[in-house]
Amino acid sequence: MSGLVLVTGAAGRIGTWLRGGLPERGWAVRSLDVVPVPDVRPGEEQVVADVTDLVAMVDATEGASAVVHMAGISGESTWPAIRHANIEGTFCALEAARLTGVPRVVLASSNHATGYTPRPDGGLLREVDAPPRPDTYYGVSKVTMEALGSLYVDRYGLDVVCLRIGSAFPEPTTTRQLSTWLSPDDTVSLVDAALTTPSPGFSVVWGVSANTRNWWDLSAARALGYEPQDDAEVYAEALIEVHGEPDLGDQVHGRVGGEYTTAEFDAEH
Ligand code: 15L
Repeated sequence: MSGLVLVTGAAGRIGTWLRGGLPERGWAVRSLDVVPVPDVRPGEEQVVADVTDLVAMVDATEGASAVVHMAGISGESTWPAIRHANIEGTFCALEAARLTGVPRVVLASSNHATGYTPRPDGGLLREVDAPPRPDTYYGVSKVTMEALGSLYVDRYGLDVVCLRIGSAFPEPTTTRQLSTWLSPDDTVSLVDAALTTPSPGFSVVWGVSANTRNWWDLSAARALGYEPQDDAEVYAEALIEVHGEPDLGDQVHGRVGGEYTTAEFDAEH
């Protein structure tokens, strides 16, 4: 499968990676953001609109073969801000897909949907063993995103793949991210797999690279066709030199949501 993909949040970090990488994998991209995307590429379509504006979203979704919904606040914020941008925005993305007959939506969920989930004693944590356990209002919006996705599959027959993204940054900058990093190239591969896998129905998968220190099970993501290439371990020596060996007894390393589950984070937000 390939065709035209509407990417929301196209001017953001992940949106920018997708605008660069999806065309190389045969996708035409229609980029949507509240601000104009810089350097529109040849063949790229651009829409400046707010994801919470359903009328604009229906217009923008018309003619696409899939929606990749990345727009939203990408960390903790106030409840009104999260509710508006993340929950209303996700509703509009799904509702626009339904109204225009677009069959597939890929949603940027997050590990923070299940942030308080503890690290298993041994072995890898499967998505099915990590039900909603949000660590923040942001996490609640990602739980709601997954719930809305499930509803649109069961009620309206869409295909919806939720990516529980780990730490999508150019490179890992903390020792937690030695386990949770999702590299730019692997981000594109994961989204491409979510777009191309045949008939996924409703699917929730972790989004991390092939990190040596992974403790989130990638079997479900690999079953979609995701083949991660990068490993945060190449940054381990330098990060450990600065921050010390990760203490697995510490909440930062012992819970899915890491820092977001600590008293320090709470005090700051
Ligand atoms: C996320 O969902 C956030 O968007 C990002 O800023 C990081 O906090 C990341 O999770 C993470 O857990 O490292």
